[in-house]
Amino acid sequence: MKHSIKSLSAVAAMALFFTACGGEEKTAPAPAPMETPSETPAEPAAPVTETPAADAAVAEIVLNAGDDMKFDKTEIKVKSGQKVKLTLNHTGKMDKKVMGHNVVIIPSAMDVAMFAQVAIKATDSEYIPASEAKQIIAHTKLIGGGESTTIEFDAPAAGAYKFLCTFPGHWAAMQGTFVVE
Ligand SMILES: [Cu+2]
Repeated sequence: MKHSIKSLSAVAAMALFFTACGGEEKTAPAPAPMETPSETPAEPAAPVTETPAADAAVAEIVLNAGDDMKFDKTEIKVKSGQKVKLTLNHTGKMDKKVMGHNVVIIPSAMDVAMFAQVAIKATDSEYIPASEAKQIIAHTKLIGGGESTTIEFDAPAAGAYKFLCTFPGHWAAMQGTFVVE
């Protein structure tokens, strides 16, 4: 087409010129799309699998107890196979000698009242009876007002367990169910 334009008359040339321009304008945008795709493909696939797995592996439990001699929860639920990270916060102000708190987890088959009676005598080990060590699933240390303690243990077999504070006189008001699903 371009070769023939020069040899034609001005009018014909103009006509062909516009035709040619029209043709070129239509084809001109074509190269642009070829560049854009090369910039985008790096971004997709971000790995999202790690966070849910970490959450499922550790059950973080927080129990609060103050000078009113109560746990703020009466039921704790974890899943079989989880690691349990249990934190006990003493939100009160009283000394642990008069208002000490702990968390002791025992099998549901055990009688809480009888266990507490044995525990009260364990004055040398902050009311954790050595004679029942095999039965105790887990326990924190005894803490006083303003203190906090955290223990980690593997969740026992699925089932229902009990938790209580073994400080003398506390078990009746401070107990609950520890469920492993
Ligand atoms: Cu207590």
